[in-house]
Amino acid sequence: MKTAIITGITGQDGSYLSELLLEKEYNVIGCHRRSSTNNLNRINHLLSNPRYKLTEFDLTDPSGVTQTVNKYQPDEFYNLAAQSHVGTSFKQPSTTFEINTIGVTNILEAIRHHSPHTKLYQASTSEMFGRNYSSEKNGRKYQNEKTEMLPQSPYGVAKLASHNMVEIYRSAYSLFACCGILFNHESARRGENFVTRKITKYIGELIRKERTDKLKLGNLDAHRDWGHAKDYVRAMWMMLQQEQPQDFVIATGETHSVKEFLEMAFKGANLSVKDHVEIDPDLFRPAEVEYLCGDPSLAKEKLGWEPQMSFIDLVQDMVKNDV
Ligand code: NDP
Ligand code: GDR
Repeated sequence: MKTAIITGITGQDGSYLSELLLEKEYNVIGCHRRSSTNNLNRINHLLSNPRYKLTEFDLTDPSGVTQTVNKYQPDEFYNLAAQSHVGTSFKQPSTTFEINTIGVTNILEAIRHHSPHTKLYQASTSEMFGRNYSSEKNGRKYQNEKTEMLPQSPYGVAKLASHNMVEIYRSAYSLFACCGILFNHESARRGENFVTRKITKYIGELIRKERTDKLKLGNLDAHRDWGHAKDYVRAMWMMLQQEQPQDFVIATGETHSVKEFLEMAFKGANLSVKDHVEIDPDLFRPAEVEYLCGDPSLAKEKLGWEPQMSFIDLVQDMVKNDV
């Protein structure tokens, strides 16, 4: 029976990955940081499983990270913990760097010194590409594993630094460490301040007459490649079952604007965008990533991974859940 450590279990991906590994008969050690309020709502349904054990852990505390790795000597370590909000990273750049870069270095050091057999998955991101894309293929622009990275936010810079750090530990110390360059993935469990969930949550509250104010949004022209989180955690696991560590782009290969998501969600609930939405200039970011569309060919070829849920189904699923 394999043992896996997952960080960031109170988050969207942590909850889905916990479910997946428990289904696969792993012993799962779920790491969460101390909170003054209960934030285990996404994993409450898993807590009675005897193979699921929680432990308190903050990525920024090197001694705690070392002790956890040393104690459990896991077969696999999935680092999903992060300050994951791009907008917030402009307001808290140092904290973002501390968690998303120094925190990852703490894990790499702990594995290197205390459990070098452990396979590490690091949650990298399409945000690292920033404004860049590769040349056009079949008439569309895309990003793949070879696209040069030009991040546009403190979040993107911090994630790129940890991405490079993983590469260094892989080549210098021969660790099995790899990064999934995941494009946006959403679900009914998505955090409420990311744009998709902000929209669908508003629709639910409006329909239940719990609010009458307008929905305030920022840039509607940005394009994202949106998939479902459940499909994406499957790719994380597949990456750690490879013989050799390798980074992969995980994406759907389709791109849609925020406006398209908004209109589709409102239409599905028989509501009019014009009546209920206003643009708030304060919600625009100081720098923006305007266009993301991933090419997941390598993941398809080497991992046999393909997304199962379409964009339309994702929007409908999120609206249905919040309504
Ligand atoms: P969430 O924001 O839902 O979850 C982030 C998790 O990190 C939470 O459990 C949070 O705990 C935890 N965390 C934050 N800081 C610390 C810390 N100092 N010590 C320990 N735990 C901490 O993110 P997602 O589930 O959406 O994303 C998972 C990972 O994948 C993140 O690293 C994210 O950057 C990355 N990613 C996500 C994508 C997406 O579209 N969802 C795409 C590409 C990459 P708490 O509840 O206490 O705040
Ligand atoms: P992103 O997701 O920045 O791509 O990061 P987010 O949903 O926050 O923004 C997507 C796009 O929508 C625009 N936008 C708004 N965004 C938010 N949050 N709130 C608004 O009101 C709003 N109005 C318009 C944004 O400007 C942006 O263009 C997500 C996170 O999960 C990261 O952790 C992950 O690495 C990347 O996806 C891939």
